[in-house]
Amino acid sequence: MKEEILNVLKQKNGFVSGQELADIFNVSRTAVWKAITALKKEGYVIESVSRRGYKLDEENDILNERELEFYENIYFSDVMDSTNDTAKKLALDGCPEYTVVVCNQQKNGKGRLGRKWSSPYGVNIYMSMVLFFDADISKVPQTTLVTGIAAAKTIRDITGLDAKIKWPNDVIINGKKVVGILTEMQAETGHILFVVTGIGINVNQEEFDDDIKQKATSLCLECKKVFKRSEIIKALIQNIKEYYAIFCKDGLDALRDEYKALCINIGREVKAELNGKTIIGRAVDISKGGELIIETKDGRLFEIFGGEATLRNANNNYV
Ligand code: BT5
Repeated sequence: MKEEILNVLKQKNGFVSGQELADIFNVSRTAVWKAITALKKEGYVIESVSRRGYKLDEENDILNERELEFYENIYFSDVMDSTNDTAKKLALDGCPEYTVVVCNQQKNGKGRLGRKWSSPYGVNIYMSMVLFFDADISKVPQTTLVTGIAAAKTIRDITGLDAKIKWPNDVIINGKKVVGILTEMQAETGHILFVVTGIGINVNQEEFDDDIKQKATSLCLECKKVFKRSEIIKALIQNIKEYYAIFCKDGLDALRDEYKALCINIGREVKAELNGKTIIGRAVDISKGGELIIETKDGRLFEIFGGEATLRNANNNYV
C-alpha cells in the first residue's frame, strides 16, 4: 500500500486528498494516513494540509532500495565502510557483472593512495560497479578514465554545468572537485578476476570539512538546487555501461577525443611526478594508453602514467 500511495504522489504534481487515495485503493482514510505516516518515517517529506490532502515535496531526495528498483543488480545498504570493499566481496562471491553497490554513508570512504573520501550521510552518491575485465593488466588504470567520462557526461546532461575532468580521476566544476574515482582490481597469478570502479559524487552537500572546504564543491552548491540522487545514479549506470562497452570493444583510443575535449589539463601548465622526479611543463595530449603527455620548456615530452598532475593557477601556485 505504501508503495502504491507513494507512486500516486510521485505522479501527481500537487495535492491528492485522503479520500481520493482511499477510493483508489479501496481502503479507509485511516489506512491512508497510516501509510503516509510510515512513508514520512522513512524520510519522505510529505506535506499534509487539511481539506487539500497530501503532497510529496519536490525536493525529496531519498536513497533506499525502493528508489533504486529500476536496476536489477543493485546492492543497497544504508551505511557501509566503503562501497568498493562491499563490491569486491560480492564479486568474490560470484555476483553478476555490472553489479552496483550504493549506500547513504561510508564510514571508511577511500581515496587513492590511502587517502580518505569524505562521505557524510544522506547527501551524496557513493557507488561502485563490478566490471569483468578481459584485457591486459596494464589497461586497468584506463577504466578510471572511462568512468571519468561517464561521470562528467552524466553531470553535464543532468545539471547543464560545465563539468570537466582533471586527469586522471577527478571531475571538477569551476575549479573545484565534485567527483572522485577509485578503481581497484582483484588479480590472481597475473590474471585479472575483476575490476571495481568506485565513484563518489558530491550532490546535495552544502558544507564541507575545513580540510577540503577550499577545493570541494557539490552539484547543489553550483546549481542552488537539490538533485535526486537516484536519478543521477540511473543515468550514471547507463553511461558507465555504454562507455565501458566501447572501451572493451575498441580500446581507450575510441574514447580519446571525447576524453581530451573534457580534460581541463590540456594546454595548461602542470606539475607531476615521474619516477621520483618533478616534471613541470605544459600538458599537451593524452596518449593512446591514457597517459598525460607533458612538454617541458626544452621541448622534451614526458608520459605521466600514474598519480596526478596539479594545475598552475593565476597566483602561480599548483593546485
Ligand atoms: C579520489 O581519491 O578522488 C577517489 C575517491 C573515490 C571515492 C569513491 S566513493 C565510492 C567508492 N568507495 C570508496 O571507498 N571510494 C570510492 P584521491 O584522488 O586520492 O582524492 C582524495 C582527496 O580528495 C582527499 O585527500 C581530499 O583532499 C579530497 N576529498 C576527500 N573527500 C572529498 C569530497 N567528498 N569531495 C571533494 N574532495 C574530497
